[in-house]
Amino acid sequence: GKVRAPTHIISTISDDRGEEPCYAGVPMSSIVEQGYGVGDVISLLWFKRSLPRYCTQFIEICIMLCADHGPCVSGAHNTIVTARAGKDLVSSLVSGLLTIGPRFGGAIDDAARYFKDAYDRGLSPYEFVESMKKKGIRVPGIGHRIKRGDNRDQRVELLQKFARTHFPSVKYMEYAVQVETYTLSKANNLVLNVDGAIGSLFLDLLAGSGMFSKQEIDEIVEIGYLNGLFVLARSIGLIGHTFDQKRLKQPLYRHPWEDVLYTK
Ligand code: Q5B
Repeated sequence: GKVRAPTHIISTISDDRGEEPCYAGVPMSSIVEQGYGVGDVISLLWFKRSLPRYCTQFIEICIMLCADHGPCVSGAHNTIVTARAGKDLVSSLVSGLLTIGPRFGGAIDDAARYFKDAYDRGLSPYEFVESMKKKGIRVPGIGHRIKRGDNRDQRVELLQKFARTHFPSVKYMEYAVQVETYTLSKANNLVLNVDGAIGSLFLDLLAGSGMFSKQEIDEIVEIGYLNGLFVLARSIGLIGHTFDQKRLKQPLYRHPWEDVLYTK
């Protein structure tokens, strides 16, 4: 019989060999003609399935509200400095993206991991937060440089409002809110931040939509899909900052001496 030559790559999410490209088996004509949005495309290419409308809408809200957070955050700052050094779009973009990590924007996966583990093990918020403290680990998804208990992050409130209206269950989010209540009793800056809100709510989406098996949820959380939402979203803003600097013909950035403490 025929023997298939061994392949060097296995791919399961898209196929460009036919007359039109397919995302997870769905032809491009259906995607366009049936009015799919970017949330549907993310569902197909990341999760390999079509998700209910409220899920794709939630994904789109995450993308919209993480697209930018002003020029002063780590990512935008790096992008602005790089663009002002005369570098091209891709260099300016990636220099901003490279700041995304455990402190800035890249705490969504760890927030989902830790909130899921603590909730599933039945830990009280007190037991969870104090066990993290003993291990010397900051609670991912908690804390913000400028947001406070009396100056909440509107993005978090918008996500929570949407989920309370549309999700069948928000048990992980409610747990994260209880954790926040405890951390706020310790310090006023220890709010549930946008990473923590997305991390906990995505757990609710995965568990409540009926579209994922337990094994699939564990794999998504273990591999870490969710920082991808912030990376994708913030790319929109970082590209905008690059164009802004070029449009304004901003010169090379040099940090002022007065703002550096020179010591021996
Ligand atoms: N403490 C975010 O810290 C920040 C604690 C904590 C226990 C915590 C910090 C943190 C976890 C990572 C996280 C996502 C670095 C943030 C984002 C997107 C953004 C950004 C933007 C956008 C801020 C003061 C005292 C210390 C600490 C304690 C702080 N966090 N304890 N668990 N999680 N969070 N990142 O203000 O006793 O004095 O030593 O790492 O979720 O990135 O807009 O800017 O859209 O662009 O620098 O929103 O919270 O506070 O380091 O001075 O700490 O609080 O141990 O205690 P800060 P520090 P002590 S959202």
